[in-house]
Amino acid sequence: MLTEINFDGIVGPSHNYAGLSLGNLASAKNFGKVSAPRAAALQGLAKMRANLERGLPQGLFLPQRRPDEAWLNLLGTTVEDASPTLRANALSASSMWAANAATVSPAPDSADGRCHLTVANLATMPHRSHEWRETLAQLQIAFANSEHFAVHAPVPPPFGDEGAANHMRLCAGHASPGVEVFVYGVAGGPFPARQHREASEAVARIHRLTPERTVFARQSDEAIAAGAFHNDVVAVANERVLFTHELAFADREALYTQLREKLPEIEIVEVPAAAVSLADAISSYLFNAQLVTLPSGEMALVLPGEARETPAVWQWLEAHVAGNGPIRHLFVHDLRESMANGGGPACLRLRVVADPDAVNPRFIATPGKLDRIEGLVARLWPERIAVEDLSDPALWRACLEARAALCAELGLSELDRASF
Ligand code: SUG
Repeated sequence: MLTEINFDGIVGPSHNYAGLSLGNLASAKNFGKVSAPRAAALQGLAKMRANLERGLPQGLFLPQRRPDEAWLNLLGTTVEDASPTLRANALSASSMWAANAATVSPAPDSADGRCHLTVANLATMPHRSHEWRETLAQLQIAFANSEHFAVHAPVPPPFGDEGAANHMRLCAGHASPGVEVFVYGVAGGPFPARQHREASEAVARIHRLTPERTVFARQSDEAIAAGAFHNDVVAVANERVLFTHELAFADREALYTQLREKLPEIEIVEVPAAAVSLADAISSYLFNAQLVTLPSGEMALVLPGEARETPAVWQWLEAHVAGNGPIRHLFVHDLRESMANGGGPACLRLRVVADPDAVNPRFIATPGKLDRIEGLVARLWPERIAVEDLSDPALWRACLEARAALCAELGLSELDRASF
C-alpha cells in the first residue's frame, strides 16, 4: 500500500556552527557558537520516535562520512593541509537536512508508474556541494527495488538544485495522482537563489511528469531577501492542503488560480503578513513544520519549540486549531541544535510516498533500532564542538569512528568507505 514515509537524516557527529550558509540567517547568527552534536542527534531521534508513536511510518538516512577526505583530495589537498575554510566545508554535518537530499515524485505522478528520486546537486554552497555522491549511494541501496523506484544522479551544475525543500505535492490523498509544484528563485537579491528553474524543469522531465499536472512557481524576492533560502521555510503542502505565508510566492494569485484549476479540492491556508511577519515566520520556522496526516485522517503540524515561543505565530496557530481549519493538532519538539543552523522539523526529513515493504528495511526505523542508535550516539557522539576544534585531529578521528560504528550497527558498513 502506498503511504508517506518520512526519512530523517541522523545528525552526524561533526555537527558544528561554522557559519557556512550565506542567506541562511540562523547559520550566520550562530557562527562561532559551541555546538552540541550528541544533544543534536538525540533531539532528531526523539522527533523520529514521536512520529513513529503517532503511527507515522519512519525511515532514516545515515550521516555522511566526515571529514570528507575524498573531496579534499579532489581539490588537491588533505584534511591536515586544507585551509580552515575548506576544512570546515569538509566537516559539515549538513546532510542531516534530508529535505535537500533529493526531489521525489511518487509513482502515481510518473508516466512509468515508478517513484522517481533525483539526488540534489546542492551546487550553490561549497559545504553542501559534496553531499550528492554519498546521498546517491544511500538512495541506491534504500530504493534498490527497480520495479518500484528509479534513483537518478543529480542534474549537472551550474543549474542549482536543492531537492524537495523547493518542491510541493498536492493531491486528494497520498496514493492518488498529484500536482507537483517546483519553486525556483531568481538571482539578483542580496542572497543567492539556490534553486534554478532550469534544474526544476530538468527534474520534472527526468521524472516523466505530466506537464498538465506540473507547476513552476517563482519564489518572491522578498522572501529570499528575508532569509527564506528554501521555499520550505515559507510554505508546506500535504495532500489537499497548501499552508503558506502570504509573501512566499512572486505571483501568488496566478499560482493559486493554477492550483485550483488542477486540483479543485485544494484548500489554501494563507497566513497574512499582517498576522505573522516574514521575519517572525522565518525565525520561528512556522512553515518548516511537518504537515502530516495522522492515522485518524486528521492533519497535524510537527513544529519546533521556536514556533511556540514566537507570540504572533503561536496566537495564529491556536486560533486556527480553535476554528474550523484543516490543521487539527500541534506537536512541538525541541530541535534547537538543528534550528540554530537553519534546519527545522521539515528540513530534517525527506518524504517518500511508497510501499514500505518495497524499501530496504535497513533504512526503516523501529523503536528497537532507535534505542540502539540512541545508545550509540550517547556513547560516541562528541558532546561539544567549538569552531577551533575543527582543526584537531582527535576530533576528525572521533567523527570517523562514531560514524563507522553507526554504519556497523545498522548493517550498512558498505557505506563506510572513503570515496563514492
Ligand atoms: O543549507 N544549513 C542548511 C540548512 C538547510 C535547511 N533545509 C531546508 N530548508 N530544507 C543550509 O543552509 C548550516 C551551515 C553551516 O554548517 O554553517 C547549513 O548548511
